Amino acid sequence: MAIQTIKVPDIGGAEGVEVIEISVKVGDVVAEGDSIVVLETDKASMEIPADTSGKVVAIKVNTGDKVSQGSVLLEVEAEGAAASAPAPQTAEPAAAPAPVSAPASAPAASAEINLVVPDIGGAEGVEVIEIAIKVGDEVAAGDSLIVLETDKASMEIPAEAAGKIVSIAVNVGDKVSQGSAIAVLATSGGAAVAPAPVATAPAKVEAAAPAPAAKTEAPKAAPAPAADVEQTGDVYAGPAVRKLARQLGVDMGKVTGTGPRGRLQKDDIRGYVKPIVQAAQSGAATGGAGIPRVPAVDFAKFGEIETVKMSKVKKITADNMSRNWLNVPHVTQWDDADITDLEAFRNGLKAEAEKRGSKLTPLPFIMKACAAALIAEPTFNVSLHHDGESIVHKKYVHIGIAVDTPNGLMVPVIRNVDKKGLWELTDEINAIAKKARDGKLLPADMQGGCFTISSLGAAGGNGFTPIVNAPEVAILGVSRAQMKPVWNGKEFVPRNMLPLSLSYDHRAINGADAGRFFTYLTAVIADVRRLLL
Ligand code: CAO
Repeated sequence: MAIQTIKVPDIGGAEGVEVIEISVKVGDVVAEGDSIVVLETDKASMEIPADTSGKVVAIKVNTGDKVSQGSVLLEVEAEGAAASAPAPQTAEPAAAPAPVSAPASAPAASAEINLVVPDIGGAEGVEVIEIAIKVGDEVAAGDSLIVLETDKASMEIPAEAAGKIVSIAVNVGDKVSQGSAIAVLATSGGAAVAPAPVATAPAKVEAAAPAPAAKTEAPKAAPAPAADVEQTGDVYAGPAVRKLARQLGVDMGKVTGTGPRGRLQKDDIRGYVKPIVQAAQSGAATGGAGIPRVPAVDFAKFGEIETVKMSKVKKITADNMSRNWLNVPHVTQWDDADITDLEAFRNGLKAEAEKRGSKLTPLPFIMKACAAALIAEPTFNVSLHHDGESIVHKKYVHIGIAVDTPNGLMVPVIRNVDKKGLWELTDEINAIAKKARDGKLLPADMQGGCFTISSLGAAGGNGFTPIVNAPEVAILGVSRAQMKPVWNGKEFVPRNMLPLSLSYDHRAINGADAGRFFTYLTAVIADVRRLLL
């Protein structure tokens, strides 16, 4: 058996570079040029490609290890060597069995075998959180069968032999222990090679129980730990998912994981890629695709400059803004709401607000009015379904407010605005705006909005075009109120007028709907007693 080692090549003299990802597992067949590990210096990450092809028989590094040029990464059985090696001899490890067991021989003839949960470090009643196979699937040795999750780690249980899945004995949510049946596999015949499990210490998720390869009932090579799910940076995903993301060129940081504790699943990656591909294929009709980039400019040529990294919030906001601007056909309408009476009422409540230890601004009144308008004109309380064929009507009224924070713009959501009183809303706005400014908002605080209010308020301006916060379909921009002469039919009278701009997604809302919504909204703001009707 010709075993070859793959070492770290010349990486520009960098020493002690961290291994942040291992892209292969024992049993994988790699081709020359396939990425096998990812290294990261403080300046860059680099994928190290295989310099030979063959089957991976041992992995000599773990994530977190520090390597330099010449460090051994993998051992591979060179292509062709396995075929020429007579089966019985494969039981004899040729050399360096070290931390990983060498491939074991397995039943030669085609047969049905029961795949069961192997030794998982004594953990009992471990939950099945994902089933990666279906009846009829052809699996290769090493392919993931199921994913288990203890309270400390997730582990993928890989198939020990290649073949076709005949039946599956577990469901998501089942609790399993060593020996529990997973599936029946009709082996493909020939030598079924057991992938030797390998320890891969997760970066941030603490490895509790070892996760070895799924064993057939016949005893096989001793399992070694392999906690396969890693949390790198903000991304929590297993190697198979990482590999898929890499193959598709997906930045995993931009994908929302739908697995337990936000774990990324293969379907999340596919779901992220699908609309992008569809948009690209439908060309200009979807807008956005194929728009030429703004050319790079060397500003230093024109004078002194300083380049400052954008905060994560600013980057996410920038991405969201361009996505929404390009995807949503916006229409914006402007109107002024007469807040003379509202302001008189609010000023009358100021002392009471102070006694309560809070500050009453026009915003909670505007929120209540928006909630009433969303109920009166439910065409605004919808989202376009991602199937492109349906509209989702919401039976709840959650409203987001744009909050200017030192890190950038955040949009926390206040729930059930229609059911809350002014004081309750005031307290919630103050609390959530503080949480946003302190950088303490949780993802859940910013989800589930039906409509957004962006109040530039006292900051100034007569009006602006707010960008719809998709998948919501409308947003209200609030500018600075000022006294204006208003014709009452007989004379001009001074009234306190609040400029409002309403942007909406013209796919979901037409101009007549918007006209009705806006008329209703400004009427309620002008006379908040209407909220009682
Ligand atoms: N016209 C005139 N004055 C206004 C006003 C308006 N439309 N809206 C608020 N004000 C007044 C308030 O009454 C308050 O004055 P008093 O203390 O005398 O009553 C003062 O302006 C300051 O209000 P505030 O900004 O502290 O409170 P708020 O409830 O109006 O707004 C919040 C809260 C969180 C929305 C706001 O602080 C904020 O962050 N706004 C920025 C939103 C933003 O950046 N949007 C743009 C998004 S697109 O880039």
